[in-house]
Amino acid sequence: MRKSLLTSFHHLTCVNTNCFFAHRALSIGSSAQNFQENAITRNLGQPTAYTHPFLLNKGEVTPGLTKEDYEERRSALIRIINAVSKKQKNDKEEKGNVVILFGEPIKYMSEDIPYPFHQNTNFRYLTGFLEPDSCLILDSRSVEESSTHKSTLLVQERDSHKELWHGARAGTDGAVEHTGIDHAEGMQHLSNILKKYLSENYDIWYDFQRPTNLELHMNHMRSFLTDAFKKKLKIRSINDAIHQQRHIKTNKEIVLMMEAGRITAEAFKQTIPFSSPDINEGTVQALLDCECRVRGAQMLAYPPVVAGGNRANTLHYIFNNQRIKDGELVLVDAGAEYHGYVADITRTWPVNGKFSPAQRTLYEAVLKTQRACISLCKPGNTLDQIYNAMAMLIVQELMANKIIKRKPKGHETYEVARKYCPHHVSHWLGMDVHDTQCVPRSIPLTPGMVVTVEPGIYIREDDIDVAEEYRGIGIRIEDDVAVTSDGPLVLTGACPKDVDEIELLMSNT
Ligand SMILES: [Mn+2]
Repeated sequence: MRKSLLTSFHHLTCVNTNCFFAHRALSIGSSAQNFQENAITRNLGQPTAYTHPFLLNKGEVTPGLTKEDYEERRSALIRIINAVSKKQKNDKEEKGNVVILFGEPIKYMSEDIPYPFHQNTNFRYLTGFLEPDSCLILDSRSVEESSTHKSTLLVQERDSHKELWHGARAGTDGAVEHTGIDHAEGMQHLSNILKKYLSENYDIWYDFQRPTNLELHMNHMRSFLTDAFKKKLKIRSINDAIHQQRHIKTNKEIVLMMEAGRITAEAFKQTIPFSSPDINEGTVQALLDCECRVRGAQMLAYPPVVAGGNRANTLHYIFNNQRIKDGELVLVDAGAEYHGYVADITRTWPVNGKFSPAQRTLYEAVLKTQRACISLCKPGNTLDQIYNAMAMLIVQELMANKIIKRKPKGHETYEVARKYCPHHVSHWLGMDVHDTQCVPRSIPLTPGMVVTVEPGIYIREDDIDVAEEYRGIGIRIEDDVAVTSDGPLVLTGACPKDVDEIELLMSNT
């Protein structure tokens, strides 16, 4: 195991830090060779096929996704909202639609110290543009031939002083060339550009109730919206339509999600054998983070849960700062983000390498339930139906193993299920961990949807209704599943979950 970690570190030096050196070498090289800078042969604020040939092919905006893919997403969104507004309109005159969507700002941990930047997922989905403080405008009216709309990106213009401190920017020319967007402008022109849409010919699609970028919203949108309200223009939320669209993944997206799943599964496989009594939860977190990054992930998709013993019963425990005692289980919920797509895995294992009989009993109960729920991820079923199945199975397992004594009747079954598993069995997965939240769990599954399957049993330390040996144990097993017409495709299957597999993995250290 130690060897594999070292190999991984070697890999880290070779690949990840290379980005940094490649940046430097290329910026020196290109300015020497081409006196006149060409947009695509200089550094932008994100990897390109020129600066990161090991990540992107020519024509790709982000790894695995081309200019055409992003253009198709924008066209499809326009088709969706055109259809919605047509349905809701009686008037004969054909109106236009304008979509206004901001990217995230840089967020600060303290004065001048930024958090790692993470682009807004809706904005990323439609542009692939990864610089902060940007804006997308889609105009369904100002149409060139053979197109359904015109896309404009507003970006931070180039600024040698700021670029010296914070790194290269695409600028307007770089943004057009790299993303294939129709047109780009400096952000300072936004207010002016918006004036055009203060007309009854347009419906405005902008989420003003929860602005993604508060500063740009205040600077540009506030006065625009005041005028729009005065003129009684229609302002609608765009979030729903984008979530509807993001909800069904293309094959290319599934491929990216498979890679996020594979990386995370492999990272768990490397991390599990390292645990031993008294290991700190933070150490497990650090190992997982490292093993994900050396395999090409950009970051962990969320602060992982690393919870020893009874702390596993705190569902969102992320302090991760305790020692895990001999004889305790550790519950780890973590996932890698891989070029905009995420994985979400939970595994629970004994920190000393051997399940106690009580731990084993509970673990097998959860695993049996999880396998049954995965098999239900088929077109036609709903996530709520799978939840119902989980609730029944958990109660059945608790009864069969005599963990609870009295058989609950009727609706009581759900109360008992909720007591021992207070969360849903599944959520949508994609670019966000809790993906496309506008989409309810009551709709039938169709191919292209990706979901998690994550039943758990949590028995509090002070639960006197169950035998003592079961108290203080929390177990969850979670995998990611793509719905296909051939049945469930488990994206995280490389991560061991059988009792024997886990014990064998841990005995090999
Ligand atoms: Mn999850």
